[in-house]
Amino acid sequence: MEKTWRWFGTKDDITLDMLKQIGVEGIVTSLHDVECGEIWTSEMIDTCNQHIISNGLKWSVVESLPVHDAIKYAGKERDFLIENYKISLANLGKCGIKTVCYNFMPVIDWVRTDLNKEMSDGTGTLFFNKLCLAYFDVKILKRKNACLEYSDKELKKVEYLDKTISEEEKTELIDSIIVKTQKFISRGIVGANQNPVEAFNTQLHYFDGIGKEDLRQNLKYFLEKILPTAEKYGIKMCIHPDDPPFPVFGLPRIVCNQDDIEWILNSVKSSSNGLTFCAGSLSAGLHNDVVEMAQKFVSKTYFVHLRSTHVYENGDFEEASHLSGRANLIEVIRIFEKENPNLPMRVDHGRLMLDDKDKNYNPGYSLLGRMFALAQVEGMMAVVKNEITNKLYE
Ligand code: DNO
Repeated sequence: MEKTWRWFGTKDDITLDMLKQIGVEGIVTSLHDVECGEIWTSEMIDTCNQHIISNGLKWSVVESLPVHDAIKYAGKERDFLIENYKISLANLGKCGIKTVCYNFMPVIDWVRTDLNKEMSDGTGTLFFNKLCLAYFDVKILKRKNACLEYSDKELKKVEYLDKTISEEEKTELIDSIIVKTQKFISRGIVGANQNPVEAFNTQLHYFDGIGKEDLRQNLKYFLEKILPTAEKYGIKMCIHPDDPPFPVFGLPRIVCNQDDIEWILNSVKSSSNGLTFCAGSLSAGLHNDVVEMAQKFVSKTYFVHLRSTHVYENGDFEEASHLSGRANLIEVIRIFEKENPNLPMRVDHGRLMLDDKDKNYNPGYSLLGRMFALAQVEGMMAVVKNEITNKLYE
């Protein structure tokens, strides 16, 4: 696999020449300053591409070309937005950038409740705590009928937490769930001077009455329109699994398990209709067997995210070391190296450690934690490649 790295553009404190020193071969990035729904012009793409090339690297993957929510809820402006999307795709194709990651999660991309859970070794990790999520939903958002989605036991715990939580902790929770984790992804949910909770509630209402089947049909509609353009330019579209792989805040999610992915890949038959195999996102659902899924979707995977999670019995989860946890990355790497060896791969969500603690990097995207993970992944890849070369499988 090609060793790539998510880089957040020229404003990223982690620069391209730093990345070359740690063995990165390809760049994964987006035009982070362009508003979601607007056209990516050839000039903008070319400027970013030339910057990467002049640093001796290549732009391997776009992550993401974001899909506007109005396409997801089938708003009246969706056809206009889809046309814009097609123009952006064509412009990327003309500039030679041919792998595009996107997601179809309504309103909120990845969800975590704590961005720096302290581990016993002193590192910090991303954490998803179901109780904190329920608390946020029921007591902070005060979402109508939210109570129906939690058990009596969970609601009792929410009431108890309500008596003990401080105002500071509440602000931190809001910041973690809807501000910090979202703000570097297509410029976030919350605009300048907006109250985060109000902004989030407004966005949620666009999806009132939209269930799983509706969202699937809206994805199919989108794919039917954009895939011919992708095919024409040889672009591989790779949908990113939902993170976490289950519904949140009453919103439907449609990329959570094997059936969902099969449904999407079969909904529109096209060589451009593919998957981002995010081992970490999939591993956070106890219903998913990540290795089995890697085997199943290896030929339709066009981009790989390597990370792993540790899932507690009650469903809480945290990022595990890349060498442990539910994702079984050794086996996943073995499958991809054997059967689809040239895919771009990036490590995801490293631990917060050492000098990075005060650096203010995007959550999950520190330098040293990811560098450490990349070294672990490189080691696994080297062993697997050795097995393949020496035919240790036969
Ligand atoms: C978070 C990421 C996601 C991912 C997008 C892809 O760390 O895995 O933000 O990039 O969902 O569209």
